[in-house]
Amino acid sequence: MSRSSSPPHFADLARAERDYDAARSVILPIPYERTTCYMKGTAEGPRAILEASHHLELWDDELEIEISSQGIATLPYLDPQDERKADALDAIREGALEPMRDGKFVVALGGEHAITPPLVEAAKAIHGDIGVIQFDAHSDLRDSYEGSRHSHACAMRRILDLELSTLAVGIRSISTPEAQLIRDQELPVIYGRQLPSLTPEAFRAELDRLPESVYLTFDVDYFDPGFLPATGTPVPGGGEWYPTLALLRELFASKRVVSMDIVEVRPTAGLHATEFTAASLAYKCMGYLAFGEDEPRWSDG
Ligand SMILES: [Mn+2]
Repeated sequence: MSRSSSPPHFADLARAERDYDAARSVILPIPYERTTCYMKGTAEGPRAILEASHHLELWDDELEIEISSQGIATLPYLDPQDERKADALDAIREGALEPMRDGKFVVALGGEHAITPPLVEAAKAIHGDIGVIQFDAHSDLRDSYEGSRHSHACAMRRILDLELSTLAVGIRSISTPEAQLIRDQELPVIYGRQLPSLTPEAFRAELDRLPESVYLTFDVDYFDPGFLPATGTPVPGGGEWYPTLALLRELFASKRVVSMDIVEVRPTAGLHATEFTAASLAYKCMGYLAFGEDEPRWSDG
């Protein structure tokens, strides 16, 4: 299959802008899919997002910059073939450590949500005490699912095992034991039904409870499936595009976001708005990162 070849470069950038040494951000495509339950196909997500990114305009009308000017390198596919899931996830952690050590803002593209715990482990190893902010329809707090503790449905539970603080946004699908865990451990959750009335100020108050450095995990099923339908387990309700960008802008302005992932894109013929939205989301976040690191620019706007 084509994943053994090189991935398309993000946004089809010219050589100077995709040079690894000079790049502020790196795209790490991880076509990992072992435990998805409802509809398979997330292994094709990274390639589809990268192909869609070739149709991005480099100019950003909100930030009034070419976001790509900060440099965006695309790494080879990280696609461990280990039979044991735990070994494959260890390999993902090791693969992410190298660019993080080099000081890069890593944008991992999944694949299923099970890739997040090893990515967070890598970020914790480099950056120490980090918070984890999760955009998602599902709380992903099961201790095990269909016999595996490494299921996409357990991603945030494994992060709690790392003793990191979390903030979940957009949640609207939870099992009874997960609801009990949220209550017993007083886990901060902004539910999907609360999104329409959520202000940037209220969101900032939630962010204030997290450490200064945070990792962002973005499961695309956070979005309303009306405009982002091609994902493994879509749930009605969820985030709209512009209000979500306002939250992300707030996040990048008020925290040091150390790395991020975008997971659970499941390419489906005729529904390519999904992978284009994921590519746009990655590009926007790299733009907000650039502005968050350049505060005088923020006060201009
Ligand atoms: Mn998820």
